[in-house]
Amino acid sequence: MKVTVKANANIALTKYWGKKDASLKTPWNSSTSVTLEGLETTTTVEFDKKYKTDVFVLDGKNFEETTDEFKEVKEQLDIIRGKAKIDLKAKVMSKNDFPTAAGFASSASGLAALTFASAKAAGLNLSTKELSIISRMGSGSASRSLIDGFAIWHRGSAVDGLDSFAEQIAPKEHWPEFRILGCVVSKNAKKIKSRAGMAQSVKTSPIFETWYTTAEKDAQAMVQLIKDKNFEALGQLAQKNCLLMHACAITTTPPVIYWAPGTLEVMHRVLELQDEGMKCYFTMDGGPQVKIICLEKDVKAIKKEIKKLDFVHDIIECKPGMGPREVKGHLF
Ligand code: 2P0
Repeated sequence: MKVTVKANANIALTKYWGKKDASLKTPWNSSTSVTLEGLETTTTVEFDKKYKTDVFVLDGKNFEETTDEFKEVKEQLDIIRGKAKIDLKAKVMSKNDFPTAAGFASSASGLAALTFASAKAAGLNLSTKELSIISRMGSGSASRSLIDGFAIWHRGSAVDGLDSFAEQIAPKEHWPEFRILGCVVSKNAKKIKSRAGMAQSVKTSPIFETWYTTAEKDAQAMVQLIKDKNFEALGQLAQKNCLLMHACAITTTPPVIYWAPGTLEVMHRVLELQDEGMKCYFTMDGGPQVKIICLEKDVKAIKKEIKKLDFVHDIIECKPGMGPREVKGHLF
């Protein structure tokens, strides 16, 4: 009962920011994404009677039972144990190959890998839809990391949340030239977690209704732009949707401001490059890093310009990636 899985992060092209039902973890609006090759979590899960309690180790750090991280993992394991009708404790070991909790959606790849690995280790044979629903219960954006390539997470309307899951719009082979350049402008962990920030936005942002009604329309429009490979319209829509999400976050009480000086530096440079005719667009999530949406043919020229900026430590280039998969080589 030991399985190791790799899962990739995803970047939202139209965002999720706010839960309609906090216990079901269903969102106010649908969101769209591309799963990313190159931002990867590896997780080994073992259920065994030798474990007296659950154990969770992330990037070499053992999390105590009182931590939020441990509780999140335990909740996922409990869902899987309930479905598999087992009561064995588990050891979970995970590692990320990118900066944890700094805005590179480590919770998405982490929870997707955990769900996929623990379901397999418990002997369950679940569909992608079922795994997406269970991942959503762990972290909303994780529902989208179950999908190869481009995904839409339907907000759903059922009282049991069973129609709130991610589905493929197109596989990664649909658009292999699609690129995300993750610009690392700060290595500090963010002060406000997305979960807490969005809960406050739901309660206090005066533009919350505008945000989610617009975001729902944006998600539906994004599906067609992905299918049509309409790059320019996609980039413009992603950038506009990101700015509205951050407007909603910024107008929260207390304010949820994820942008660092380097965030604005990259945003301004991307806008200048657009004015010069370059097809590149920015998007940011719950952290300071800027993700530039572009096509392979322009990567070299864009990197050359962005590297010159004072606050940019690193640029991580990502292609559309695959969903979770079992691998050999356990972490323990
Ligand atoms: C997204 N983010 O759509 C948005 C954009 C951040 C900004 O999903 O509470 O870690 O675990 O459901 O999924 C980050 O929030 O939040 C997120 P929970 P999650 O990618």
